[in-house]
Amino acid sequence: MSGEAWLILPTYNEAENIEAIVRAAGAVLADAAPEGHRVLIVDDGSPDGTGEIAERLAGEYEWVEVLHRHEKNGIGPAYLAGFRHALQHGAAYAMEMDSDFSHDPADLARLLGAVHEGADLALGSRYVPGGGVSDWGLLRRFVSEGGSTYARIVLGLGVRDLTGGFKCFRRETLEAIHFDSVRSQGYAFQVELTYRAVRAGFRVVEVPIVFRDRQHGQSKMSWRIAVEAMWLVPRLRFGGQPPEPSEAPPAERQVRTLQ
Ligand SMILES: Nc1nc2c(ncn2[C@@H]2O[C@H](COP(=O)(O)OP(=O)(O)O)[C@@H](O)[C@H]2O)c(=O)[nH]1
Ligand SMILES: [Mg+2]
Repeated sequence: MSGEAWLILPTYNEAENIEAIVRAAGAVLADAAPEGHRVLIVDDGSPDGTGEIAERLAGEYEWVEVLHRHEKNGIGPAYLAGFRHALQHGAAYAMEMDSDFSHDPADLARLLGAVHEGADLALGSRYVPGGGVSDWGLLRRFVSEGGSTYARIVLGLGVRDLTGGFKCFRRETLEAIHFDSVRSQGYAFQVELTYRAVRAGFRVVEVPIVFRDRQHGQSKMSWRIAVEAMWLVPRLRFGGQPPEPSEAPPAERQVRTLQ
């Protein structure tokens, strides 16, 4: 359990958020990652100038770097490029977080802590005791929690929050699940990474988090992405997609919740 912790921040039109989120995450990781940290911004050619701000931050902080991609290609491919780069450069831990303050950067310390205590993958979870969403209406709550429940039942998993995107992987976990072959997007991308980790026998721990709506900028998620996730879930389970290294253990033994 030693080595550098990398935070990957996917951005598309986050000019209003990127500077503050990088500074906030850097402050948390300076304490929480005693062996060093890096923040990797993966920007898909944002027309609002996010990439230029990211470059300025990389000039200012030695621990910031930027991957520029030419066109908007979705959050899945952005994370895959980020994971690849982080592992090539020696990351011991790789973390995912939205760049819009929906995830509280302070919680990075708890995710990293869970992995330091033995988890192979720590998930920020809205649907375990102590977790939640702060400003969603009833419909949005129902759709999100219903989506996680649907995926949990179809996939036979014990994980309560399958669609969240606030995670910390141990390097060995990412390598073993062959992340490079994940093709799904959006929510389905998050479901697939977690599904593969559970199937491979890794210890997945849910850490309660409170998710809040972004204050600045616009969401890029769409109904198309939610519908993709609905289709992909049964394909993951029954379509024989790789890798299927072992039978999943019973749901109650897969997951532990940290309070
Ligand atoms: N690089 C990249 N980042 C993206 C893309 N789509 C969304 N993001 C980022 O992914 C994170 C989550 O997206 P968001 O639109 O807030 O989704 P929501 O929270 O589900 O509404 C944010 O940091 C976005 O800037 C994309 O196509 N490319
Ligand atoms: Mg968001």
